Amino acid sequence: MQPKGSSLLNSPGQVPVSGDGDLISPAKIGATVEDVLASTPFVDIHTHLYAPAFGKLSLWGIDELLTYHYLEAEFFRSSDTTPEKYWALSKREKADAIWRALFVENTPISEATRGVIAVLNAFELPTVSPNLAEARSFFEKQDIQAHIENVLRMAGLSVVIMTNDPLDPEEAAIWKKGGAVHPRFRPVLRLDRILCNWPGHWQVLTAQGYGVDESASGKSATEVRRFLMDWHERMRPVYMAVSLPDTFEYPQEGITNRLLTEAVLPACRELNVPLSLMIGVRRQVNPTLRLAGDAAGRADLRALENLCREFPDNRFLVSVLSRENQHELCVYARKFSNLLPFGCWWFLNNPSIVEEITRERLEMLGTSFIPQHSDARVLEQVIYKWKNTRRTLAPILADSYRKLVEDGRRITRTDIQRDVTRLFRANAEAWMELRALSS
Ligand code: FIX
Ligand code: ZN
Repeated sequence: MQPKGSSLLNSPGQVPVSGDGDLISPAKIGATVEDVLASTPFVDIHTHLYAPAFGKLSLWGIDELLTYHYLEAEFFRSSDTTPEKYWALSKREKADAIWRALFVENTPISEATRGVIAVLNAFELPTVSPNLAEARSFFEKQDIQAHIENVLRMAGLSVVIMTNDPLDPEEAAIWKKGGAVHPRFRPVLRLDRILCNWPGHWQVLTAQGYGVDESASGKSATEVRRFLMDWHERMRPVYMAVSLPDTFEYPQEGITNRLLTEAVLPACRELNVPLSLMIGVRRQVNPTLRLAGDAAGRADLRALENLCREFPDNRFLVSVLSRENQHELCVYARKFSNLLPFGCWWFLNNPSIVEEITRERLEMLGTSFIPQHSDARVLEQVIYKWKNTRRTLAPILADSYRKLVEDGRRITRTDIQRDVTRLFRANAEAWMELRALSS
């Protein structure tokens, strides 16, 4: 069937599109989009996963999946167990309690609980079971190297980007022993302790031989910059990153902005690496929930506008946590090509919200953004998170192509492949040194 209005394609001034051979009819658009999404290996640009050389920092298996902080938050809504009692349990007991409360006594229909079901199902493990015996025995038998390859293949990923904190003593020790090069994992230098909690961490830099002080005065910024250059040399991060509160402002007097402008941004420029700003977290609104105790808040994105304008030679990879900030982020991305929006972060990673945000981004930015990252903390989570992303994205993209055909442009499989590749790989590869290790 000839696409409606295809004659417009040959009108003067029309840019020719790739070969007609793989021209697809509107009726086949949906299936083709699904097929291209399924067969394109993606880059996961922000996770909390670790290569196996990081030892116990690298989380995988059923007990870790069930004690994910997203599920812990839900557990306290469906169980009488107090946080105090819960934290005193062993990992296994915690997992059993969560399984019982959220998967046996309730139907696992939330996004995070359904994710565990999808993982169990992917490995053909029981999804309705009074206990975790079979799942535990399956994961215990896995060889981690082979399991990683298997999981990444199932998730359709070629490369996973970690989050690495040089101020974390456990991690720093591993990096100092020579690091942890792995073809599937790439590092990111995380700056939260330096930029957001300097008074609690400046002494770690002093202990490593950098001449800094508590108020980040004098030569502190120069020394932080030297610290970043040294750690860049050691880690070879693909970008640097910080998560910032909803109250973040720029310009503003204070340590965060001084170190940002005098140490971090100059180092990123010199090293030609982007800086990821993840804006809008409200840390520890309920500290009794520990990692599950953070919330979200609307930020004033004029701070981002000011940074993008004042530092045109820096590149900013940005995710914002508040749903209300998403439209402004798109507007700013239209103003500043040194701003690359990415992901539907954390509380936004639900199909209804991903759909809304992604449609808005496609409408305002075409394919010049990165639709999603997984934020996975436990290896097997990438299976369900990327399955969900593909499932949510397929009808959105198909819908855009159908409208395009209705408006007079024919569409080929090559066009769809180019777009999916750009969204889920090429935009990341253009901003980060990933090519050499991508498969
Ligand atoms: O700051 C971050 O990178 C956040 O994504 C996490 O710290 C958060 O706890 C999380 O896991 C969200 O998905
Ligand atoms: Zn994260």
